[in-house]
Amino acid sequence: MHLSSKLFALAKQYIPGGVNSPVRAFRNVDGEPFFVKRAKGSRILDVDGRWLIDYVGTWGPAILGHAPDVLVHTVQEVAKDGLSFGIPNPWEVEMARTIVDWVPSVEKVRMCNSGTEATMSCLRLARGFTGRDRIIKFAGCYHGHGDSLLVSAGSGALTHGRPDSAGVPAALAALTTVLPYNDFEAVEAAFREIGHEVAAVIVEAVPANAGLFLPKPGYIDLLRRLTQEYGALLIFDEVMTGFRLAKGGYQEIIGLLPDLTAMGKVIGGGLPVGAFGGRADIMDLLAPDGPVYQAGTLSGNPLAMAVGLAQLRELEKQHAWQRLEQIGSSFEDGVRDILKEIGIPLTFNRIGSMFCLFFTGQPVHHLDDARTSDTAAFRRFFHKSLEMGAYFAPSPFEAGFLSMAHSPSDLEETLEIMRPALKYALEGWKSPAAS
Ligand code: KE4
Repeated sequence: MHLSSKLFALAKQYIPGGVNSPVRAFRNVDGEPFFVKRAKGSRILDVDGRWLIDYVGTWGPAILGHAPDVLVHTVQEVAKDGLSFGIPNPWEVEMARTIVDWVPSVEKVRMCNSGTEATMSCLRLARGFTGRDRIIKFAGCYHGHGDSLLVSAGSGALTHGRPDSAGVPAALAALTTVLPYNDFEAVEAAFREIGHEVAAVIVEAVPANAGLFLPKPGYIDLLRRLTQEYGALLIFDEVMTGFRLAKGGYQEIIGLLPDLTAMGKVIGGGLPVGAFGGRADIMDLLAPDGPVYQAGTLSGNPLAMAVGLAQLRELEKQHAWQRLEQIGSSFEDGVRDILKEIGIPLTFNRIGSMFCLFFTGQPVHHLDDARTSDTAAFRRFFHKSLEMGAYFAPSPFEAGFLSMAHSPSDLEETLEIMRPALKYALEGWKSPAAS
């Protein structure tokens, strides 16, 4: 029996589902997770000695690849001076200054410890600032497991077919209006009906938790116009896209300023970090100055700040965002060549270093499109790729991540794996009929 299987059996005795986060359970690929011994660069080593090229990158933080020397060295050096103080430290000031400097809409920022805390705190701030209770989110978008946001959520919630979690009070869920993404009429109608009761619209800057799909031209501008018109706030969830798609996140690319932004992942360099920031007049409502309470024992932890800063500085030094676009574009070309060769026009969505190969022939602009994917074919592709040495996200409803450590030879090796894996997965395949 593989050591991974032994560990999983043991884990299940002590940890619900054997995992500390549901998406890791491989439920949506009818499999069992492998356990990682170490990770370096573009590759991970499982406890049974198998090296894999990694396209999950711990769901986004490993943008430089795993355990880059500069980050490992930073941890070693900074740890000597202490692991946590619960007292302000210079690192958190430097991190805040950097985020304010890099992210166009952020005038003030507060650190926390996860993307969930970041989005949850944005909602509480928006409700405190506007005095309103309703929020609008979009089907398939995932913003962490805060109660108000576990309604028609994506990622693991979608993967496990529980977009609406048990345990969320109906009275609270009723304050969350879920709209189809990229549907201009739906959001205009919603604002005509409840616009003056809406505290905020929260949206993934580029939705990547139901696979990956891009905002249609003008859609984000519409959200910006409607929120301004009705006195609601616009919250960008850039936990995944922030510092990855551009130095200033997706908001830098589209040149549009949300009122608040949730951040995470890349700014922790792999250590637990979240952050939320935006207009100073809103952020100043936070305790201890203002009436909106928010706190965290480990917020601004010196190790996490130092490592996150080292990652940001390295990205800047390497002009990472241009390079990541080149890597992404080269990978996309390779995938499209294979799809052409095997004569099956699957939909491949990509922006920068984030991508998703959907097992459907129709374009994917929102959750309903994504749901036409043939999950059985995806499962066959996932396991065949894994068997041959490439690890993709264990769900058709997740995005893939490239890093600065993915070399041309890594991509070549991966495409040599994908070709037979796709042929195997798609033997006699017909694209599911459009819904
Ligand atoms: P965390 O609380 O997991 O740090 O962040 C929540 C979150 C918020 N916003 C966006 C856009 C996110 O993608 C996430 C978390 N991403 C998932 C991957 N799709 C984390 C993986 C997991 O749940 O284990």
